[in-house]
Amino acid sequence: MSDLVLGIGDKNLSSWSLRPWLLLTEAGIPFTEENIRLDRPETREVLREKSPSGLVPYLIHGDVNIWDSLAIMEYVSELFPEKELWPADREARALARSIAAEMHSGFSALRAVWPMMFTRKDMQHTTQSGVSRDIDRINDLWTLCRKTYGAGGEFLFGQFSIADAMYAPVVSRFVTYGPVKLSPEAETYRDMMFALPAMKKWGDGAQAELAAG
Ligand SMILES: N[C@@H](CCC(=O)N[C@@H](CS)C(=O)NCC(=O)O)C(=O)O
Repeated sequence: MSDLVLGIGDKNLSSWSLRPWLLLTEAGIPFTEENIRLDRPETREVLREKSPSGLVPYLIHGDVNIWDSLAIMEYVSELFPEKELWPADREARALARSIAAEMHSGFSALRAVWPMMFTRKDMQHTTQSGVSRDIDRINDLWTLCRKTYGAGGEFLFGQFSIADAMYAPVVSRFVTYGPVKLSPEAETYRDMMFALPAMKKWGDGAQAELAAG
C-alpha cells in the first residue's frame, strides 16, 4: 500500500479528480485510490469526514491533507522532483504554470455548458455562452505550446507535465462533444492524449462504475 491516498469522485463526471489521478498514474507514482461516489445521499457526510473542502479530489499523505487539484499536483511535484512534473526550462515553466492557472480559474463557459462525460462520444453540442471563445483560446494555447516547446516529445512541453494533466478533461470533452475545429497540432495532441493507456484506464473505470450503478 502506498503512503499517498488520493480521493476521487465518479470517473465519468469528476473532471477535477481526473487531473491529479492522471498525473500520478502517468508519472508512475504509486498511490491508493479512494473512490467517493458523488450525488448520493451519503456523499456530503463522507466528504465532510475526508476532505477539508468537502470536495474531491483530496490527497492524504501521513498527517497532511491537501485539497484542490492544482495544490495536490504542486505537492506531488515537490515530493518527486526527479519526475520533472513541471518543464525544466524557466520560460517554458512560466508558460506551463500560466496555462495551468488559466484552466483552473477560467473556461467557465466550456466547463458549464459541456460537462465532462468521459464515456460518451459524438454527442450533439451547442456552442453558445462563450463556448466557442473558450475552445478557440484552448486551441491557440495548445498550438503555441506544441510549436514552441513541444519538440522533445508529444506533450504540450515535450515531456508529460502538470499542464497536460490540467487539460486532460478538455481532451475528453473534445471527444465527447466533437467535432471541434482545431489546428493540426492541437488535433494531434488531443488524439495522442485520449489514446494514453492511463486515459483508457480511467475510461474503463468510468464504465465499470456506471455498470455498478
Ligand atoms: N477547485 C477544486 C474543484 C473541486 C470540485 O469542484 N470537485 C467536485 C467534483 S469534480 C466535487 O467535489 N463536488 C462535490 C459533490 O458533487 O458533492 C479543485 O481544483 O479541486
